[in-house]
Parts: sequence; structure tokens; C-alpha cells
Amino acid sequence: MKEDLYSIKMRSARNTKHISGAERIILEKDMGLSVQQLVTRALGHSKGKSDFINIKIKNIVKQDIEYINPLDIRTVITNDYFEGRECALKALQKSGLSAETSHLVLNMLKDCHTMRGAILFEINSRERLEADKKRGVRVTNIDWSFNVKQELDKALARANLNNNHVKEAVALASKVCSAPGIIAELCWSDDPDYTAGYVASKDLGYMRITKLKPFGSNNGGRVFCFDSSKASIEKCIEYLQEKITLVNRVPVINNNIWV
Ligand code: WAQ
Ligand code: MG
Repeated sequence: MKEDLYSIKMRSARNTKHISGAERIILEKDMGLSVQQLVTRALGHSKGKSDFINIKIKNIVKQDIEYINPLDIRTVITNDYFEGRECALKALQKSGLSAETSHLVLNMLKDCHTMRGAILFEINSRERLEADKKRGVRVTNIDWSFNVKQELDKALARANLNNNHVKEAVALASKVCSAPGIIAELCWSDDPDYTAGYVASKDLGYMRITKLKPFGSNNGGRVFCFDSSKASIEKCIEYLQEKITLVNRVPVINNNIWV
């Protein structure tokens, strides 16, 4: 590959409150289009129109890239968010958390208000490990490889899933679940018009759940469940925040399942 690669990071705010953040790892020729898309997103967000937009562009050293596999996707259709949360609790337990810890993780997300990053939760001591609890740990340097982007769009479109929420969340969860010591992630969006979320782990894959919160709610976020007996926290955070990671394959997308 001759063409240079760049990372583009966008974050936006309104009245100093976080509105949205996103990033891409792209070929030089796609830079103009990507910047335009990210700005459009910051100005047309369901949480409000941003009055501050920060765009950072950085050249990437190709030797630093790690290629990873995606988690496979399946969707569980639930009638309401109560059912969705029951389903999430079961999925967390399947991923290796105790029933009690699963409840703690779910309750943390119920109370989570707009953070830029995720809660990093140690499952043995049950402590939060982020240095800055308001900001959380932000995963960066992750995207789909330019080699699979087109094929991915087609596969997601066939399953009616070709939107930014899904595309970005699957890439992010695939990186999170390959980080040292992470055993599961629970997420639902803080965007008031997006009620779906997921539980992800290596064994479970990316399990979408169609309703995890009431429509109109601003509550949402991410909890990364970390087991300190498996890896050092420094290694884990460094991987999440620094390692340049590209997902190099299109995920298997399974049929919808009714609860
Ligand atoms: N690193 C860590 N935490 C993040 C990151 C990141 N890069 N990006 C977002 N978050 C946290 C932050 O607290 C946000 O407020 C919260 O997650 C929600 O972010 O399959 O759209 O971008 O249908 O609103 C999941 C379901 C959608 C997708 C998740 O999250 C599907 C979503 P949002
Ligand atoms: Mg959001």
C-alpha cells in the first residue's frame, strides 16, 4: 500500500458539555470526505447542535498497526427495556461475571450521564479504575480496515444494520474484547433517539439488544469489565488508548432472535 494513512479524531461540545466524538483511520484520498462527514455529524446531533468542534489529524506509521478480527454480530429483539436488561444480565453472566457483579455493572450504566469515555470496572475488587471518573477511558485508534469497508457496508445493509452506531460500536467492542484483561463490555447509547445496546465478550461475540433504555433518555455509556488477575491495568489502558488497531474481516451476522 503506497498511500499514506491518517487518523482523524473529532470531538464536539455545546456549552462545554460533550455532544459527540468519533474517529476514523483512512486513506489520504478520503480525508476531505471524512472530515465533512464528522463535522456534519457534530452539527446535526440528536443531543443538540455543537458550538465547539475539535478535529485532529495525524499521520499513521504503518508498522505500528495491529490487525484484529471482528466479533460476530447477533441481534436479540426485546419488547421493552426491562426485558432487554434481563437479557443483558444473562449475557454478562455467560461472559464470566457473577450474578451480583452483573447487577452492579448494569446499575452503573443506569446512573451514567454523558461521559466522553467508558467506566473501567475491576470485577474482583469492584472498584472503578479510571484516573478521571468524569471523563472515563476513551478507546482511540480503531476503525475498519480500508480493505473491508465496502464489503462491510454491503453485509450490514443486507441485515438492515448499516448505520454509524452499529459500525463504530462493533469495531470498538472488537478492540475492547481483545484488550489484555478485559472480559466483557456493556453499552447503550446516551443519544436520546437510540435505544439499542449490546453485551460483548470473546465467547459471546457482539450481542445486540434492541431495547436497553427508554426512548428519549439521555442516560447511557459503556462499562469495560476488567479482571486484574489476568493482566496489568497499565497494559490494558495503554492498549485501549494508544494501540493502532484495524479490523480486518467482515463479521458473521446472524439472524435476529426473539427473546
Ligand atoms: N471509548 C470509550 N467510551 C466511549 C467511546 C470510546 N471511543 N465512544 C463513546 N463512549 C462512551 C461515552 O460515554 C458515550 O457517552 C457512550 O459510550 C455512548 O456513546 O448495535 O452509539 O456513541 O445497534 O452514543 C450501541 C448499539 C450504540 C449499536 C452505542 O454509543 C447497535 C452508541 P455512543
Ligand atoms: Mg452518544
